Amino acid sequence: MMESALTARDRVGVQDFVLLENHTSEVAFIENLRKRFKENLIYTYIGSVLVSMNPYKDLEIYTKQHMDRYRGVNFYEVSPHIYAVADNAYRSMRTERRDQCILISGESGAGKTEASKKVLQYYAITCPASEHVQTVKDRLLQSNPVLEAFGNAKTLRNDNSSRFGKYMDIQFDFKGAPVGGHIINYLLEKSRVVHQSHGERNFHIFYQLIEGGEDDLLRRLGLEKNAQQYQYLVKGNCPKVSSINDRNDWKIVRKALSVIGFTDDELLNIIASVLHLGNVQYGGEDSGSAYITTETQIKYLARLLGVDGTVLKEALTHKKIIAKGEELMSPLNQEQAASARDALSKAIYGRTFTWLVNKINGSLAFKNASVIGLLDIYGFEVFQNNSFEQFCINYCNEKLQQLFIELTLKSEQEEYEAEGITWEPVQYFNNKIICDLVEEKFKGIISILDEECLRPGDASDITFLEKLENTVGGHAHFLTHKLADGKTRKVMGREEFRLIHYAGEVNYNVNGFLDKNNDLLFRNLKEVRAQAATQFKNSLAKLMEILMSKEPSYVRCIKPNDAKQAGRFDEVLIRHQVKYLGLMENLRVRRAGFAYRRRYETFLQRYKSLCPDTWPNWDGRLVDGVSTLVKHLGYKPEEYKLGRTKIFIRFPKTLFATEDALEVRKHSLGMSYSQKTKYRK
Ligand code: AOV
Ligand code: MG
Repeated sequence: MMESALTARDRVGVQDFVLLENHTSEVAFIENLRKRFKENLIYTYIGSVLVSMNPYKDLEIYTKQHMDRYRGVNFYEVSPHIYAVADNAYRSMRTERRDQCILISGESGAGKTEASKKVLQYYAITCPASEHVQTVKDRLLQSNPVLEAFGNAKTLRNDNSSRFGKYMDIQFDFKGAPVGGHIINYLLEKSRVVHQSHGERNFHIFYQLIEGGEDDLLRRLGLEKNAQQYQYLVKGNCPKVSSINDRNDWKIVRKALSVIGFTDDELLNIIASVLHLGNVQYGGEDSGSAYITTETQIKYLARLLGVDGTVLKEALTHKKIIAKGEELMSPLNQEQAASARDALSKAIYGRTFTWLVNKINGSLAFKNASVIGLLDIYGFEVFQNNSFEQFCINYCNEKLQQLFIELTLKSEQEEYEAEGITWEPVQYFNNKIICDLVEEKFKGIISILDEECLRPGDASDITFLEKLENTVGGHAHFLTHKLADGKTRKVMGREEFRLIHYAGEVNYNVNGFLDKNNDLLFRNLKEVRAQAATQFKNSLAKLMEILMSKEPSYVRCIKPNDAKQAGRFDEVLIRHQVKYLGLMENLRVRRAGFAYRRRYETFLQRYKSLCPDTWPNWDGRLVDGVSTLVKHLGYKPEEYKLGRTKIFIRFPKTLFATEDALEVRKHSLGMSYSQKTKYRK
């Protein structure tokens, strides 16, 4: 019996990293991940943190039966699962009446969005329902395909990459039924509307409409059934993706739109307009002024947007200036006109997206109730060429990591304090230094960028870079091609700066930073508006506040390989993620004092049969029962501590021995072996 238990552990590893014999060894950590990954056991805990490996294949672990298995069951009684995290948060919300949040992090393609969908499905299916609730559940679920169609795209890292950040509150009434929801969206990557890097696509919705749109709809919108016809869809030279069925997805999105309450085609008019705008071409007069050469596009645009064709043409070839107190239309040259056109497309799309989110929020009938928040942002990303968007995305990840550090360490410390147990602080890398570098008032990168955007005269991306060099040049996490001795660093371009993020080094090309921060359309208003990176910074600060006010659960997603393939365990890539996600530190903190903790009633319930004084029942105080039990089991005083409500066990081997004793006892009582293997997995 004992032998087969060991074999099982050899084969599938441990379900909680705190049970690893050698917890400081990264090799042992990776080996445990590998063993489990091979057996399709993609979930493992570090205490209460869930580590999730992307399997890149559909596993039969998300059925209704699986959901039922996790309902109302303690974390450690069943194998690790995203449903356990969802259920645990739900139960804490119900019993402790405390708002919860589930924070999902990991790099691009690691499985964050999939995990958030599983959580939502779990609540939609397992929570109590009534007729009204069913509508809310449907809308909550259907908001996903809609937002993904408009906000996700194929990138080199992920075929369904979220190009916006999403925080969703799910609201529950006193019976625990979901009664509403609210979504906050963060910084949509608008530049994708007009440009995509090689091998990437525009947002899914464009291809879905073109591939799946019914003939009469396309006719009305003036669109052809061929993505190649549209300038905005060919930049990445990647119209089709094998993992995506645009035609099918169109049907799903169409249905989802109607569940949420979009009945008219206003939205589609706008999507079609963006495609037409992209096909607007210019010629140049001798004077240099641009004129439009594509009348058909103007005709469709005028109709779809409900504006006058002549006015539209003027708007696409001129800009408004104020001279001597008078408003004048000054002609643009071809290049300027093309960028004005692109700016308009981005603005239209961006506003449509915000409008869409507002409309979904309206349909989710916000109620003031208990809340579980779900955070699914875009993951840390590094491309060959990284721009303003990557800068914002990676900064966002930096903030989330900071929150993770603060909250896990803080809550650990608090638990020891609450239980009256002393502990020694653990050394860890605090990425606050990088957050400060980006966001500090007056001398952080965002402040410097804003300052440069507001400066009249010759401000440019390059002057911004120079200012960075002068201000933060000496920072340990910042580099440019200039070396301190005046020489140049050859591996870096002259238009780049490098940030040493917690997750790795990224070179950012400053090209376009000013424009993107400044949003062309609002140039005239720039004096009174906060610039875009600053707005983003403020909205992130608000998000951090929301999250801090709730009790967090963590899901840390790992991407097994860059080829998006099932069964491939790329050790170098995985080791890197384990490192930057701070999983070893997380484990160290968890193990610093005591590897394992259990509430007295749970501990007693599980092991009471091992001691004649506690079996079949213990009548006295729980703590005395546990004390009697562990003394009988031969625990040495240094191996455990009794807190106010929990027993803390220092080494996993102590618990293993107790588990083995339980197995022998069960066997002698003729009970099945299955309970134990279940526990071990
Ligand atoms: P992300 O949200 O973390 O990336 P996704 O959740 O979109 O990543 O996952 C990427 C792809 O991996 C999915 O489209 C699935 O094909 C696959 N996948 C992920 N999790 C699972 C799972 N549990 N089971 C099966 N397949 C899975 V980004 O949005 O790019 O940061 O911005
Ligand atoms: Mg995603």
